[in-house]
Amino acid sequence: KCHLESGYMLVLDNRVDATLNLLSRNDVQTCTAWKAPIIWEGMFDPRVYDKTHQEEGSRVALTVFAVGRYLEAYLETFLSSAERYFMKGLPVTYYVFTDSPEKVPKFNLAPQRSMKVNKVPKHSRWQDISMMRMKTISDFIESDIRRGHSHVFCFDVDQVFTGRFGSEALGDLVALLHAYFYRLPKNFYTYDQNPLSKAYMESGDYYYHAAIFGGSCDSVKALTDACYQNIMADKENNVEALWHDESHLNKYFLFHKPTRVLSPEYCWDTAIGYRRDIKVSRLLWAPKQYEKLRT
Ligand code: 2GW
Ligand code: MN
Repeated sequence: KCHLESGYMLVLDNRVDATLNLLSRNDVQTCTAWKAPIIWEGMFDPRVYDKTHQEEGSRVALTVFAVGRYLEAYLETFLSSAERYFMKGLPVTYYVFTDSPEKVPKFNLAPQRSMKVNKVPKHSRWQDISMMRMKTISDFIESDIRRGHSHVFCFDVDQVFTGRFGSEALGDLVALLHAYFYRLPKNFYTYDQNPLSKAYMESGDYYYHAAIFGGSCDSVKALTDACYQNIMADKENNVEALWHDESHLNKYFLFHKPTRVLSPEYCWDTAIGYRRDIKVSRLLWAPKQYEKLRT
């Protein structure tokens, strides 16, 4: 049996048990070695999760960065699709971080949903745009998000919601299995290989994707603080982790095991092709436009 994280979740677990005959998957791993659930379609009753979180008064902050050309390329699709599919039925605040707040498209948001646009500097190196998100997220959890939200979820902007991404994804510390690695042997995982980097690791449990991580405000604050400190320590030592913030995130999850793991159904790339175990796509990678956006 997987452990679900808090008292009320145990109640939930019993209610899920009642319907377990219908709700299970035997073609995929649904539980980590440390007994955290790995969430796959067919394992849960969405109504039970939604009801429990509504009763608990869960309130979710979503952070997303759209700096430079990423704003016009991705933000509108990301946000309008989030309105259709992200945490429906729960209060949601979008925290949009950009260097050009005036260019953020105007939205009519559904009731109980709001948006806060904040200005951030445009770092000249894209690696820094990506890595420095850790610092901004940490600062905003402390100054704003913590008041009024139980959970925070941090997203890349270059993706689009295509199906329910709901309260079953909420937990104390939530990580995502990277779509390209979930079925590969561990020697393919692209952890940082340089012993001089704080992100260096020889082996781990999974290869997690930094495009989505989340959890309680306290847990995400601790995560972003730790990653930011390690990123800055690397800068002092003139090294940079192989996959930037993603390498630091993987190192963090080695020592702070996620309490809930999302299957690649929560962040799929259609370029991978058909996979029988991917029963639903909830979020898809937007087509990469590297030539246009990275030059
Ligand atoms: C990033 C790379 C090259 C050129 C521009 C940018 C860029 C990123 C930008 O110009 N403006 C911007 O707002 N960003 C933000 O950083 C945006 O939110 C984007 O989704 C995020 C990460 O960059 P992305 O999506 O181009 O990188 P991926 O999809 O290869 O991301 C993985 O690896 C990254 C580290 O290299 C991060 O860990 C990311 O979380 C991973 O998904
Ligand atoms: Mn991305």
